[in-house]
Amino acid sequence: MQTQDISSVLLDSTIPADLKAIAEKVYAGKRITVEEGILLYEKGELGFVGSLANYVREKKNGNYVYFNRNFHVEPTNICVFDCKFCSYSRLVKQKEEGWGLSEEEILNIVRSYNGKPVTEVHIVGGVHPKMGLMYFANLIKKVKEIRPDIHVKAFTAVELEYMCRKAKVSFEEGLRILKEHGQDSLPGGGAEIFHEDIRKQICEDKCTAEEWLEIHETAHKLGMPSNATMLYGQIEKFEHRIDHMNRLRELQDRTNGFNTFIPLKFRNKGNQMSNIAESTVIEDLRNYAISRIFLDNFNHVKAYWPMIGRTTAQLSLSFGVDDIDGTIDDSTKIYTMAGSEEQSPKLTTQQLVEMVKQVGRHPIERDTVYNTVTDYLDYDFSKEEAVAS
Ligand code: V47
Ligand code: SF4
Repeated sequence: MQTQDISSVLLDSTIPADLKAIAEKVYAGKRITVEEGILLYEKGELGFVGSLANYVREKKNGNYVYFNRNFHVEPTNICVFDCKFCSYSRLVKQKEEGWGLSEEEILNIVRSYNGKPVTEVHIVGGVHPKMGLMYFANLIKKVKEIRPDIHVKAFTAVELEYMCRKAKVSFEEGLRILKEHGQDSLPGGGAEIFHEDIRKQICEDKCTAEEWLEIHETAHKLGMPSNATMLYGQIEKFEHRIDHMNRLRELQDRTNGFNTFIPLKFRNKGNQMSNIAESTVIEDLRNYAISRIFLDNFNHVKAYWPMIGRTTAQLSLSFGVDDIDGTIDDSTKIYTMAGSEEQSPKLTTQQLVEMVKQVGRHPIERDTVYNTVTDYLDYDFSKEEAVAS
C-alpha cells in the first residue's frame, strides 16, 4: 500500500494557498467544485495532483488493480458519421477500405473462445446504415445461445441513437428490446467532449451530448450499467474537460449506474486532426489524477493499456487509476489505426499480473461489474494449463 503522507502536502510551503484549500477538501472527503477542478488543471503540478489522486484511489480501492478477461468484436468499420479524430471508419462510399463481418463470422469469433475463461464480450463498431436494431438484438441472442455465461457489453450511445432513430422507437423501447435479447451493459464510447463548442468541430453529425446522457440515464434506469469516456488532448481546453466530467458527475448522482470512467488520449495518426500534437505522458498522468479527484462518485478510473502502452498504464496506477481493462488478444482496430502505443495489443493474464505486481499493487481479475473472479496476489501459474491465458 502506497499510503500518502497528508501532512507533507498540507505543510509544504511551496504549494499555493488555493491549491492547499483543495487538498484539505479532498482529504476531508468533500467534493471539489467546477472552478476548483479547472484550477487543478491550470496550476496543479504532477506530484501534487498525484498525491491527492492516490489518496482518493486508495481510500476507494485500497491497493487493488482490476482487470477482466474479455474479447472484442467489431462488426464493421463502415460508418455513416464523419468524426474528425477517427482513423478507423470508412464512409459507405469508400466501401473498398471498409469491412463488414457477416453474422456467421461474428458468431465464429465468439465460438473461438469456447472453453476459454472469458467473462465479457465487448461489441462496438462503426454505424453501418444496414445493420439495424433487430439485426443486433438477434445477434446478441445468438451470442448468448453460444455462451450463456458471458456478459455482453455492447454498442456506444452513438450506435444506439442511430439504431433507435432508424427503427422509430424511443431510447427506452430500443434498450428494452436489446436487454430482452441478452445485452447486459453499455460501453463508454461516443462521449468525446460534451461541450457544444468542441463537439461541433470534431463530431458534429453524431448524437448530441444530451442524447448521449439520456441514453445512459435510460439504460441505468432499466438496470443496465455503463461506462463513460472522455476524448482528451485534442482541441478542447481544461474547462471543457471539467464541464464534461461535471455532466457525468451530475448524472451519476441521479442514477449511480456508471461503473468506471475511462479517459481516452487522442491519437493523431491517419485522421483529419493529424496536425494536432498528442499530449505528453505528464499531461496524461495529470489528467488521470484530476479525473480521479473530480469524479468523487465514480468507483473506478480505467487506463486502457492498448491505447497508452504498458509503461504509462503501470505509472497511471500511482495517479488515480485502479483498472487496466482486459487481457486476451485485443484486436480492436480503432486505436491501432490511430497510432496507439500497442500495435499488437496482446497480454496473457500472467504478463498482466506481473505488470501490476511490478509496481507493488494487488492484481484482481474482476467481472464487468467488479465482482472478484480471481485474486492473483499469490497465484501459482505453474499449476495452470497453458491454454488458460
Ligand atoms: O468514442 C476514436 C475513441 C472511442 C480515436 O467502455 C479515439 O470499457 C483516441 O469508448 N484517438 C471508442 N481515441 C472506444 C471506447 C472504449 C474503449 C475501451 C473500453 C471501453 C469501455 C470503451 O474511441 C470513441 C472515441 O472516443 N477514439 N478515435 C483517436 N484517434
Ligand atoms: Fe463512426 Fe465512431 Fe469513427 Fe465517429 S468515432 S466516425 S461514430 S466509428
